[in-house]
This record gives sequence, C-alpha cells and structure tokens, in this order.
Amino acid sequence: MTPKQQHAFDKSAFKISMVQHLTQLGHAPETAQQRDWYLALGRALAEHTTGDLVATENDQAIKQAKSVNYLSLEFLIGRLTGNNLISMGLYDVIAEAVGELGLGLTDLLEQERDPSLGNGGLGRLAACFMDSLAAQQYPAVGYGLHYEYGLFRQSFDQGAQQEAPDAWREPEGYPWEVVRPDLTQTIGFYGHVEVVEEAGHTYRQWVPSLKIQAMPWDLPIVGYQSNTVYPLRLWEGRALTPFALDAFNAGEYTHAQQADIDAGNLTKVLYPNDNHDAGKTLRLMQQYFHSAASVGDILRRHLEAGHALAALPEYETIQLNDTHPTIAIPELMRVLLDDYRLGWDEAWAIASRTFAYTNHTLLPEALETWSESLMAELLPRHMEIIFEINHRFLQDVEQKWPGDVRKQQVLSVIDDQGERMVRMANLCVIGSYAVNGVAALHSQLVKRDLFPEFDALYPGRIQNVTNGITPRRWLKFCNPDLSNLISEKIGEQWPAQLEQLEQVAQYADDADFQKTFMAVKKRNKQRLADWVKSNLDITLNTDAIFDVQIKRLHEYKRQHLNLLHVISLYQRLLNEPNFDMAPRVVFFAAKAAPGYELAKSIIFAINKVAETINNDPRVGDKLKVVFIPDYRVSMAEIIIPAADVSEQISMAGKEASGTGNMKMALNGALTIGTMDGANVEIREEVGDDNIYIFGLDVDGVTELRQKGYQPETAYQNQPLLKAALDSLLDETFTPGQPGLLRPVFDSVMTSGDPYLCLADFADYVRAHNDIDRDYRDMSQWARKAILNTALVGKFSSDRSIRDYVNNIWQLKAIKR
Ligand code: DL6
Repeated sequence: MTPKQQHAFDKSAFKISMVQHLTQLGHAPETAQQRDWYLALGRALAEHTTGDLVATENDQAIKQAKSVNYLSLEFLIGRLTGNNLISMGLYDVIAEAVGELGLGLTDLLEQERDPSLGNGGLGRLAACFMDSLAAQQYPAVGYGLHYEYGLFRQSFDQGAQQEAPDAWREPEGYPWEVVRPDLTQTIGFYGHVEVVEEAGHTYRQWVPSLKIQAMPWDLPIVGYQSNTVYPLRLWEGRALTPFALDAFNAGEYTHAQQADIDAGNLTKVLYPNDNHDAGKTLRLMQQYFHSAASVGDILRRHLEAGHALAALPEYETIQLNDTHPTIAIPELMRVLLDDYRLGWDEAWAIASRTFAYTNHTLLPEALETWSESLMAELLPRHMEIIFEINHRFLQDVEQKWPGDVRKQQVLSVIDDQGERMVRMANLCVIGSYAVNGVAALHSQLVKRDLFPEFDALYPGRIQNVTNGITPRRWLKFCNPDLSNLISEKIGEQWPAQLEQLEQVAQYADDADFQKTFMAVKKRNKQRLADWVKSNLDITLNTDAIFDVQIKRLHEYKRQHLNLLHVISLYQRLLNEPNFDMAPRVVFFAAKAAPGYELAKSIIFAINKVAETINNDPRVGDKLKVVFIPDYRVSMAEIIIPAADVSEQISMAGKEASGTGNMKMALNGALTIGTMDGANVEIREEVGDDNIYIFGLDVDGVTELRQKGYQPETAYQNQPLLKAALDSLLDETFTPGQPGLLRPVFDSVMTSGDPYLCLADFADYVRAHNDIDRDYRDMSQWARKAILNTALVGKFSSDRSIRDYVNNIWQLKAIKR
C-alpha cells in the first residue's frame, strides 16, 4: 500500500469488515475464539490484496513488459499475515483496530499455521525471491504446487523423531488464497504417440490415457510499500471427470470415487527430501503436472496479451528452480511442435532462449535422474523430444571434440552406464540460455567440478548469483526492537535498501549504542527462553551464549560435529576442576527426511545428550542443550533474533550457499563456519575479526583425501575427541542401554567419516574457545555483533534479484 492509501485506510470500516467476516464464519464477537478472529482478520485483509492482485494482473504496462516466471516445486512462504501487514504498511493501524476489538494482534498472528510448502533452503529462497520481485516491481509470477499436506510435523518420542501429516489449511480454508477455476487446465499422462498427416506434412501427436485437471490457487505476494501484488500460483490436482453418479447409483461406490482419489493424490503431499533424489513415479508426475500447467498458463498470458508466439523470449523468461521443473523444456517444445506445428529449429530458437536454470547443489545424490523407461511410459512424446534434443546436441559435441567418446558420455542427456537414465541437469544446461550457482564458491565449483565440459562448450553460460534473504521478514518483522533501533539511527529506508545498514557501523564503538544493541539481543533471548520454558520446560540463562544450529539434518551439515563439541564441553566441566567456560546454551532445530536413518540417529543422539546434560546437577546452568522440535519458518523468526553464535559448519564444498548464515548475521549473530558456500562472502563483508573460520577449505579437503584420510588417527591422537566418541558407545547418555548411539560413532569411525568431522574437530574446538574468550568481553562482542548487522547488506534478496534482472532476465521494473 502506498503512503497515500495508508492515510486513507479506514479503521472503523475495517473493524466492521472483520466482524462481518466473523459472522460469515458462523461466529459472534462475544463468543468467538482467537482462531476465529484470526480467520476473520486474514479474510478482511485478503480483500484488500485480492483487489490489487487482480489490478496488477490486468495492468497493461505489465502485460507489455517482460516477466519472469519462477518455477519451483517448493515455496516455503511461512505465515503471510504479519509479513503482508508489514508490506502493506498497516501493521500499527491494524494492531490498533484489533486492540479496539479487545484483541491482541500478536496473539492473533500466532494462530496462523505455517504454509510449509517446502523442505528448506531452496523453497525458502523462492519465497524470498517472490518478496523481492514484488518489492522492486519486476513483473513476476511464481508457479508451484498446492500441496494438501506440507512438510511433515516433527515431534519426539523418547528422543526419536516422529512424523505427522501437516494439514496446513484450516477446514475453512487459508484466508489468503483465492481459487481461480477459470484458469484450470487439463494435463495428460501415459498413452501413446500417433502420427497425423495434414496438408502433406506429418506431425506427431500425443494421446494421453490419463487426464487430470490442474486448478490454480493464487496467494498474494504483496510488494513492500507498493500496491503491486503478484500471484504465487499453486496448482492442485483434481479429477477431470465429474463424479460418476451413474456408477454411484449402480452401487459401484468405490469405482465412482476412484478418479477423484487418483487425481487428489497427485498434489496431496510434498516429498520430504532435502538434497536427495527419491526417484518415485508420483514425484515425476508432480513435476510434469507442475511444469505443464505452468507452461500452459505462461503461453495463455503471452498470447492473450497479443504477442506473437515467436516473441515469447522477449516477454517471458522461465527460471527453473533446480532441476525439478526441467520437464518444462520438452513440454514447451511439444506444445510448439505438435500443437502450434512449428518446425524444430523455430521451436528450439524459442525454447532455448526462454529457460534459465539455477543449480542448488553439487551433492551427487541430489542430482536428479529419471529412468528412461519410466519417462517413456509416463510421457512418451516428451521422451522422443528429449532423444531429439540429445541427438542434435551430441552432434555439436562431435563438432567441437571430434571422436571424443568420453565427452559424449559425460555430456549426454542419457546416462547409459547401467539402467538408462535421463540426466535432468544436463537437459537443463543444454536447454537454458543461462545457468547459475548460488554463491561465488559454489558457482566456481559448478564450473570446475560439476560441468567443466559444458563450461568449455558454452563459455559464459554458467554464472553466479549469490543468494539473499528478504530484510522485511528476516529483520523488520521478526526483530522489531532491533529494527526500531536501526531506524532511529539511520532512518526508515533500510528495509528497501539494505546497503544503507552500513551506516550502523559508525556506532560499533559507541558504548551507549552497544548497550542498547545488546539489551535488544537480551530481550530476544528472553523471548526464546520463555518459549522454551513454556513448551519444553527447560529453564535457560539468558546471559549464556546462545549458540544456534538450525537447518535440515544432513551429514554434510555436520550437526554431529557440533554434538561432539557439546559432549567434550560436558566432559571437561565434569573432569577438569580448573575448566572455566562462559555459560552456553546450544540450540538445535532440524528435520530429518523420514527415510534417512542416520540423520534420525543423529537427532536421537542429540536428544539423549541433551537429556543427560540438562538433568545433571553438576553442570548447573553452565551448559544446556535444547532441541527445538518442528523447525519451521515461524520458529526461525523467534530463534534467529536471539542467536549469539551461528553454526555454519558444513564440510567445505558441500553447502551450496546457505541462507540461515545470512539471516543470523543480519540479526547480530557471529558465524562460526567453514570456508563454504556464502560463508566465504560473509567473511569478505564482515572482515576476519568478526567471524570465526575454522577447518579445511575445499583444497584442503581434496588434499587430505588424496593423502588417504584415516579418522582413526584423529581419534587416537586427540584425547578430548576420543573421550567424546567413546561416550557414544557406553551408557553415559543412554543409561542401561549401551550402544544406542553407536550409529553416530560408526558414521565417523567405521564408515570412514565421509564428511571429515574428525579432521576438523580440533580446529572447531579452537574456534569455539576463541568465541568463549571474546564473549566474556561484552563490549568487544557487541562491537562484532553490530558490525555483522551493519555489513551484510549485500545479502538482501533485493540485490540477488537485481543480479538476475541485470545479468540474466533483462527485466524492467513497472511502477504502479
Ligand atoms: O540455494 C538455496 C539453498 C542453498 O542455500 C543451500 O546451500 C542448498 O543446500 C540448497 N539446495 C537444495 C537442493 N535441493 N535439491 N535438490 O535445497 O539450496
């Protein structure tokens, strides 16, 4: 909302509207519960944004401009109400309005369930990018899936992870979404390909044997301080045929429902794997359903705006968020060839200038491949098109490197060593005009290690766009006290121009500012401590270092390295009479993919260690370990402002970027991290003195591997490490049940320690000792914390989006 509209905002009318919505929901103001009021609030607010959404969609200037279409199987948007209030500039006035109705705004906002439509970094990045596109008014549509169940809800049963379905929508619906039945499409699967003769030409035509409807739901992405609202369009699977009343009447009840059941299953649940390719048929169906519906909608918009088909790349660009929507490339080719009857070269000239691809991982197990036979069965025409793309591509390879069979093998879309598989990343690179990694180091490794041959074949195609985070959600909304403090010093523009935070650096040595800054941190720590007390019944000392590792549970992220350090602190507290340390609370929050056994074992081990330490009276409040269950965006909004130390300890070369590292630094936490992902750039920005770097870098990892790494050596030579590891085998943390934590011991000892935890342990302990020393000097610590906040303006997702706009997409902002 613009300042003018804000001024015109009619509080009384809004209150009336809220009560009307409450009544429509079947409740009276006198007896309504908080949840009912939250729904009424959401619906009343959504009325405003829906108007702007429709107006933005019909804006002629936008129709005539180039748009980006962000295709992602995941959008981890988090709760929308509070964030939208900030963007609309209505937070304070709505707090007043709600107060006049006898309610508290923060209490109502707490009623909202997180739309957890993503696994982790990749999905959250997509949400930040949509926020930044709308804030800067670069025309955009986000395309995703309308999962009925988001990422599973996590709880612990005696320390072990339990998963429950996450029905994120209330039975009354999610107040912010608008269903768009008029934009429904039909998507085919299976079937066969026919040859059609027409006017002396032969064409190929796919005849699918299963059809499912794709019906979109739009969520409004509200631009910060603008009336631009872009749709996040999420497709839901629905039965194509109307309910089979005849079959029902004939007593075939199950049969009548079958079509509904099949179609509904398609978008029922988000696959809960992060950085891991699960290879299930339903997942490929989801991918195609998402891609086909999105491509269809993009073409509809393009043609309805009056543009020629051949001009598609001038008006629309399609960003593929990882390889999950890769099938959109052959789908666009199919539509152009078979439905519009373009020749191959003409169609390829359009498609290959429309797509761009972001790579988010180098982990081999996350690089998607699909069995050729499955693909041919589910999408027979697409498989033909993929073969043709590959055939023509391999001719180019032959021209560039005549007779080089190895090059043909590594570059081919088809991997024919063993079961023939379609390599989605190769298809992406071939079919895209730009490819990018997500942090400088990662992009370098994409070129050097993942795609060196592609880089040689297509010089300049592989670029870097360092990730970013939206400062609206990740500072202004989640940390109001720090935001107000910053605004008092440097004005109110920083949420839209995060580079301005640099001006805060001038106060880093100012004793009064340091005190106020640390007082804010303390209040945020208290807020988290209160949450922990009321939800987990653990009492925390807010003078302690709040040391935080929050991210998906993955071996490469090395939560178990952190755990070994925690155990060593515990053992030193017990065994070394002269050992002194600043009090510490070590927080973990992480979900493990349900099928990832070792990750679940690590969670179990952390919980067992926490139980023992927290209940050991000898430790007092020197050390506490808290595993916060069910990590999600709304939880991150409480944890991040309270963090003193941010754990970013992946093995170098494995974390593509990380974005939690940016969020915590922005909120004044100091990073302890390896030279990995965006840590490298955070270090460049904040300076060596304000970050704790440890461990092997990428070259060090390679050298160690070449020399022949023996985890046993570190185990034998480092008594602290040995004692910590041995305690995983005895009863220290599992009284009466020795050996329960053995899987974690084995992962680093008998399985060869693939992520080099033991190799980095000593230097990790050294870096933590430095933290311990520095934290005791509050003024020095405050200085470092302030400088972190001040110097990470680069990591605004507004800057990332401008990089995409200028270097890849070539869009113009359309101010409304
Ligand atoms: O780019 C967003 C995010 C990075 O910050 C993380 O470092 C990276 O691990 C994550 N990658 C994935 C890959 N998943 N798949 N496929 O989530 O992307």
